[in-house]
Amino acid sequence: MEPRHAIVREPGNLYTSCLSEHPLHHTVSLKKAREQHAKYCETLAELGLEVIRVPRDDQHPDSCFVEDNAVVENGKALICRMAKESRRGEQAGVAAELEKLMPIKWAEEPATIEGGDVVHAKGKLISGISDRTNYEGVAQMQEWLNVHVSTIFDPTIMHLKSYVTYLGKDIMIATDKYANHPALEGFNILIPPAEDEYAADTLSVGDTVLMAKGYETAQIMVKEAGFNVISMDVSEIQKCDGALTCLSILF
Ligand code: CIR
Repeated sequence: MEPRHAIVREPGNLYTSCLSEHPLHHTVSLKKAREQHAKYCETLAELGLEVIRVPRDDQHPDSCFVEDNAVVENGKALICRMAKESRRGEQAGVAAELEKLMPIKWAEEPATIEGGDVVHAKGKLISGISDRTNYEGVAQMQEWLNVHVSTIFDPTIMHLKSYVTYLGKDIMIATDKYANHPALEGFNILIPPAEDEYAADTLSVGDTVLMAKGYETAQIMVKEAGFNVISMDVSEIQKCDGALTCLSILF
């Protein structure tokens, strides 16, 4: 089903202290990040989504990465239990909005789970078992959301969606490392060149795909597969190890 809503939250005052291993982390600009975020929200609204703005959270540096706070499927939401201590507490604002719209359940210890690991593809979910999400997290998600979840095990990564996203029309974009994984069987896979791997984190709304600016080859591949591409400057998001999907929950 095509998404109709997007939950978002603008970067808070502590944004520049985000968790990040990006070499340019020290140069991140909050002002520019807010501008890029505003443009992202405007684009989602132009694509017809109702944009639901969660009040800003100035206590948690990574609070704009709302994707990680909840997984929505089948009209229900699992509120995630964040793996990183500094991110625990972010979920409350997102949970308060989701609760107005659908039944919610909080993932419980020993689960850790973050929405950035969860690829939604035609009524099935594919989840990373990563640095952030464990098997117990996936089990709780599968049970509460009543959905089949395939897994890709790679504890060396933060989130699966930095490497694999669903474009639509049975087509995935996946980096070389995951392209032949059995969890992706049955999908056509576009593999971006190594220098464009960051562009594998895409956000689809119908036949339109939001992609990071600066990765021409990956964008051409997606266009040639029959999608409209909107190129977005997310430099200040990338410096905090985030990407396009991380900034919203679509449902
Ligand atoms: C973090 O390390 O948690 C944030 N700095 C970045 C989270 C990115 N979220 C995502 O890929 N879904």
